[in-house]
Amino acid sequence: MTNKSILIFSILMIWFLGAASQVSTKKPNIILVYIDDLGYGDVSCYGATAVQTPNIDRLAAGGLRFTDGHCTAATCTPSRYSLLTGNYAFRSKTAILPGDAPLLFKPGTPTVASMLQQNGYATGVVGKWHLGLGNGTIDWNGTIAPGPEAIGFAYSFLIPATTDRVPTVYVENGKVPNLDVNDPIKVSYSGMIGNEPTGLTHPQLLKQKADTQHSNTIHNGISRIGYMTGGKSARWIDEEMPMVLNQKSRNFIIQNKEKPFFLYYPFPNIHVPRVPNQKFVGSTKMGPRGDVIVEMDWMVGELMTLLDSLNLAENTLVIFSSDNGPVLDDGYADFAEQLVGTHRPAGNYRGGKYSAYEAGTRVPTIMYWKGKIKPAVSSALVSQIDFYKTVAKLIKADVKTNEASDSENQLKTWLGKSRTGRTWLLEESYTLSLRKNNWKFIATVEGTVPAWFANKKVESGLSKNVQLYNLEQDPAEQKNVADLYPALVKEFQDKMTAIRQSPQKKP
Ligand code: NG6
Ligand code: CA
Repeated sequence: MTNKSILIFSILMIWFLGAASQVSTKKPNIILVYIDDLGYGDVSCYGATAVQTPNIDRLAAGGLRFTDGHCTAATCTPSRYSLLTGNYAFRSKTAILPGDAPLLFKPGTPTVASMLQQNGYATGVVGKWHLGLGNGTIDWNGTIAPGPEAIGFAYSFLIPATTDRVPTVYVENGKVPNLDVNDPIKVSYSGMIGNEPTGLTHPQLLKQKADTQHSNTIHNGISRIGYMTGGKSARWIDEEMPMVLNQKSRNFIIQNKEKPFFLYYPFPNIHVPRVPNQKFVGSTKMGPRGDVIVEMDWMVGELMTLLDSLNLAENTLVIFSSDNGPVLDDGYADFAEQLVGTHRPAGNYRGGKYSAYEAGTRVPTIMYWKGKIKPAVSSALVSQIDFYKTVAKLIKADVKTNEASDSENQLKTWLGKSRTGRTWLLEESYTLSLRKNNWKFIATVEGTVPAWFANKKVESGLSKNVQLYNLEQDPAEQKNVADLYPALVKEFQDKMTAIRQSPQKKP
């Protein structure tokens, strides 16, 4: 080549690379790191000292940390349903699902994933699903559908329900990987099948003892909820799960790094059974519950290292949060209560998982976007119900009037450009609670609560009387002041009625 042609070639290359990088910065990638049962006080950037979470702390230090961020419900399935659809779970009476439940959504239901997919995103989910699969009777040995693909996830690698429920196998794009056709999987939630050992018949095989509900089929020394036979070659090893999920999420990101992508990354940590990889055993003095927090933090670190190494961090919004508040005893004898010491999983707040009190839904909430979100702490009232419309606004997608009717666009607040959050924020549990500024209202209980509540130390927050708390003076919800503020109670009751009756009109 002559000098002149080299010059022209170089100029063209510079122009081409510049144009290519402009295209790639147009639509940001979105990664939602969604932890299971992580409490407000469980990570060091929210005050924990008995466990250190340096990777999450780095997200908080370099991003926007919310002090009043909420998941929509105090249990998993309702929370995830609302997160993905932008509709409150109570409207469809969504509750915690068994491991063989059908897909919660009608195929084609608009979700954050389908909205992003329609807008050119590569979409994937890697981790705990717990939103049902199939039409009612699942053949775990064939193609399992409908599933995530029916609501907009092009790729899926799933723990079908929870790690304490059978089947204890992964499902990748509708198939159980590594399945031996001569050893088919059978699952039952209605009674014992086959003759595999159970927690009740073979307690000597257990790594952790469990309550009656968790004492069905034993796999990997852990008894689960539900019965299962077969699928031996396909069964997961709990201790290896972090590495497996790390690899699957990594593959998804690498394969889609040129496109805008959405990765929904729901971790199995720190839900029961808590069985950390050997690498993390003993990393806290709190036993398995502390150690799986450290393991979870390591997984976050692996993800962030990958994004940096691929130069994706500046074009990726990473959201870190949890699906419900903390719980110590959730069915397994992992000594979480005995070893908790001075650690406060719920921080200064009352209750936890299952609870109508604040800690049911007030969870760590961090937005991290290198170079785009300024490091700050925000006390704005924010909820995961707004994920749908906020993300739609971010990517300038149209949202039809029938989509995500409970969701609000909170983009300015989520990116730290405004400190004004929601005016009203609904918290779902076995009742409904409502926040406005620093006031918290808890409605009286309707319907039934699970029978096992009676034997557990769950601070449900349920009462036959209405409750009103002034969180500014009483963050731990100790003093019900409903009698002192009848007008305010009426305002909350009226608003609650309006929310129950119809989705709110949005600005
Ligand atoms: C409950 C289980 C609990 C946990 C929870 C789901 C009993 C007594 N308790 O029914 O251990 O699995 O369901 O947790 O069975 S969640 O985070 O997925 O909502
Ligand atoms: Ca959960």
